[in-house]
Amino acid sequence: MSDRYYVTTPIYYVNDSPHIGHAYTTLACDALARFMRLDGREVRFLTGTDEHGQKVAQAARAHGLDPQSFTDQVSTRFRDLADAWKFTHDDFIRTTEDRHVRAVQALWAKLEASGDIYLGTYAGWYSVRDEAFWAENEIHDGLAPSGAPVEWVEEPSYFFRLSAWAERLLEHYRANPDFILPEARRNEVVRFVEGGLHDLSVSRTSFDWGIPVPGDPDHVIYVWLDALTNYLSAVGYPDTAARDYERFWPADIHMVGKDILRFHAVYWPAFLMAAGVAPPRRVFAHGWWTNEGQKISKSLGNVIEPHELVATYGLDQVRYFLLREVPFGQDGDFSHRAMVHRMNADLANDYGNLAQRALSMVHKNCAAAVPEPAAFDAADTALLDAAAALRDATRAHMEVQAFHKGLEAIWAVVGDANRYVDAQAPWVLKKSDPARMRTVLYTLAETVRRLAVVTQAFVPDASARLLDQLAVPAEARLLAHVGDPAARLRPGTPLPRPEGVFPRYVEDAA
Ligand code: ME8
Repeated sequence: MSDRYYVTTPIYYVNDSPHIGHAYTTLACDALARFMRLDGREVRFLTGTDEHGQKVAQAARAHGLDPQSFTDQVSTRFRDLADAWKFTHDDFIRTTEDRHVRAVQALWAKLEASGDIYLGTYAGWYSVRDEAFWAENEIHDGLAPSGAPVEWVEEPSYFFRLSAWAERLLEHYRANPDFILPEARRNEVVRFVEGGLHDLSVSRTSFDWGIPVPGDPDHVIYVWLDALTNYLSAVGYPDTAARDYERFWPADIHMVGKDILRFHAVYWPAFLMAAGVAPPRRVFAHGWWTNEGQKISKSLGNVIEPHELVATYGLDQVRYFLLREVPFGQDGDFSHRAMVHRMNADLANDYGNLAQRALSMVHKNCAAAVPEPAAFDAADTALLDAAAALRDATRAHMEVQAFHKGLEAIWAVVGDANRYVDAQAPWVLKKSDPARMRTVLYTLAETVRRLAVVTQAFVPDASARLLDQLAVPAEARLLAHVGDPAARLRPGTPLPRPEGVFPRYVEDAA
C-alpha cells in the first residue's frame, strides 16, 4: 500500500449556488481523505471551481456582471459550503488562477508537439448546459442524452485526434480492470469506446471567456480540456520535478457524478497519454440524488440546500445518512422520513445509546475512571476482537469506495456490543459480582474506543467527542491504534462526565 493518497472532486461550475449533489461528491472525498489520514497516509484532497466557458459567461451576463467579478462571488459560495460542512480539503483551485492557466497552456503545447492537435472547422451540436459536443446519433427529439437543449455550431476549431486513441484506451481499461468503477459504468464506457471515437473539438471561437490557445488568441481552449487539467495544475504541472507532482501524481482517484464520466474516463486519459503523462489510477462515478422521488431541479423548486440540511438534522447525521443510505455508486432518494429514521435508529439509539450507557455506568460505578478489568471471558474477547477487526474490514471497503459496507461492518459491531450489554447486565453484576461488572464495563468502554476511532472518517465531530470522553490522547486516534495493545484504555484514567453525542430528531407537535 502506498503511503500517499491523492483524491479529487470535480471542480464545480460557478453558474449556480451549491446544492446537495455538490456537497455529496465532496463529502465522499472528505470521508476518503479522513480515512486515509487515519490510516497513516499523506493525503492531498483537492476541490475547487470551474470558472470558464460559455455557461459561466452566460450566467455572468444574466447577473449583469463581468465574468471575473461574477466568478469571484459565486466561487466564495462553494468555499463557504466547504467550511460549513467542515471538509478537510488541502487545496481549493479556481481555473482563473495563474497556476492553472500556465498548466493548461503547457498541456496544450505538449499535445500540439505530439501531433495530436490540428486546425479544422466544427459543424455540429453543442449543449451549453453540458458544455459538450454531441454526435448526431446521440440527439433525440432535439435534446442531448442529458436532456439538455442543443444548438447547431459552426466555427473554426482545433481538434484533438481522439479517434487515434480508442485502441489504447481499450487496452488501458483491460490492463486496469478497476480504473473505472462501478463495474456497470465501466462496461458503458467500454461499449462507447468500442463504438469508435470522433476527433474532439478542443477550442472555441464564438466567445472569449477562457484560456487563449497559445499562439492563436482568436481561440479559447475548450472548457473541459481546461477544467480537467486542474487535477494536474494543483500538483505543480508542468513542473514535473516538483515534490508535489512526484509524490501525488498520478491521482489515486477522481470522484465524479455519473453525468461526467465520459469526460474523465475517455477524454482525460487520452489527453494525458498523448501528452506523455500517466492517467489517474481510478475514476469512480457515483449516482444521483432525487428529492422525495423527484428529480432535483431549480424549476421544480425542490433544490436541497446544503446549509439548511445541516441546520435541520446536524452535520454528522447528514454525513452518515448520505454515506449509509445508498450503496455508493447507485442513485439515491432523499426523504425526510428516511433521514430521521437513520439518525434516530442507527445514531441515537444504536451507537449513541451504547456509548452513553457504557460511559454513564463507568462514571457512576467506577469512580469516574477507567475500571480495572479481571480476566476476560470468551464473550469479552469476542467483542473486543470483532471491534479490532474493523481496521482491516473498513480498509478493504474504503479501498473500493464502498462506504455503505464500511458503515454496515461498523454497525454490526455496534449491534454486537448492544447485545453484549443486555446479556451481561452489568447493573445486576453491580450487586452480585462487582469485579465482573468492572471487566464488563472495561470491555464496553474499550469497544467504544475502537468504534470511535474508526467512525472518525464518517461522523467526525461525534467521534472526537466520544474519544474526548474516553480521555484518548489526540496522538492515539489512528487506525493503527484500534487493536494495538499499547493503545488500550488505561485502568485508573480519570474520565470526564459523559454526554450524549447523537441527539434524537423530534418531529414538531404542530
Ligand atoms: O460538471 N446528485 O460541474 P457541475 C449527485 N464543472 N451528485 C450531483 C447532483 C445530484 N443530483 N447534481 C450534481 C461540472 N452533482 C464540471 C466538472 S471536473 C474537471 C468539471 C455533482 O457544477 C456530481 O458530482 O455541473 C456531478 O458530477 C457534479 O456535481 C457536477 O457539477
